[in-house]
Amino acid sequence: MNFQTLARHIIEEERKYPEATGELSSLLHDLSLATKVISLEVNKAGLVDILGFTGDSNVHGEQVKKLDIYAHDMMVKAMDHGGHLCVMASEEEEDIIHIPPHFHIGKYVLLFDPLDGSSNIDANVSIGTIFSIYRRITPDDQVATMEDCLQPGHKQVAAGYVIYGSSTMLVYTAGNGVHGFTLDPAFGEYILSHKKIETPKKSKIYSINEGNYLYWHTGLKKYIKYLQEEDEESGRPYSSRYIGSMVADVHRNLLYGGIFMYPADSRNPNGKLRLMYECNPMAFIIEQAGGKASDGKRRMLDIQPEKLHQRVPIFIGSEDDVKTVEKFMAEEEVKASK
Ligand code: P6P
Repeated sequence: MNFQTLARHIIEEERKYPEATGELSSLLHDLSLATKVISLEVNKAGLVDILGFTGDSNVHGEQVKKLDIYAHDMMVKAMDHGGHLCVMASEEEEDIIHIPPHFHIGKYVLLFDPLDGSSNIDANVSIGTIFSIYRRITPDDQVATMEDCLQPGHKQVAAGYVIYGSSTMLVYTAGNGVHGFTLDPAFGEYILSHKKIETPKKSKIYSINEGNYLYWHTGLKKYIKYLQEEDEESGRPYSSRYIGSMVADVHRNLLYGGIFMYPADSRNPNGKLRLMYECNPMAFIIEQAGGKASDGKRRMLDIQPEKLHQRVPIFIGSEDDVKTVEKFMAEEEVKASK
């Protein structure tokens, strides 16, 4: 076999760390299994109406749930008994999710957005599952707490996403580079397709919802206009690419280069995207691929979380592009303070 499965890759990565116990490998394996089941459901979602599912109970009499609730339930059921976690948190659930007492309690913490971008599913737009893994910080003999879930992003031991698109692809990092695996539906295995992904230092693509232009920071308005000017040496004008599904936008930019922005604006002072479920895992991945991620000022991975579902502005992608937008906004702030 001249291909490498995700399972094989995880084991070989783990062998590089003599102190590794195999728990993280087993956790990632369980996670990949859950996403294969979610992928099956996402890929037949368009058929729900055609196959006569009523929308509330299908031909088997099963309860047909909204896809993001289905994905949430699938992740919880797949991950709560593996013995590797002490606690979970999901974008779909207000509070932390404790591991049932009759299951073995592990040393890891899993935070996830079960199906980001799910509002796009009816238009057959790519959507994704995003995950973030930490080590617990409370004593092993105690019940895990919110403190275990509210750790800064630089404490992540692994992070990744699965994009359900023209193919299903899992991209992850465990702190030793970013690797992409494409699901081969013929035999249900994730196969290594993108070894050690490195994102270009500078790009020609910017991703932002320009419908919010009126509400943006002046420095950001000037930056976007700068990208639209003609200047051959700096590769301007850039191309505007915005799918409205973070996993799809960030994935494209990771591979081609680009900057994705969901800024604060006068209506949403903290932007829209969640620090723990979207921004931190994507920031860990992008930094491991040689890119940069911030809230416009602070390194994303250094932000000390205060609330489980807190939102933060995000500027993420090619390093030079993130530095440039930060400069535009900082300069405008200096002018405004005079
Ligand atoms: P807007 C999808 O709803 C999502 O959470 C992200 O995946 C995406 O980047 C963002 O919201 C799009 O938001 O306001 O541009 O529609």
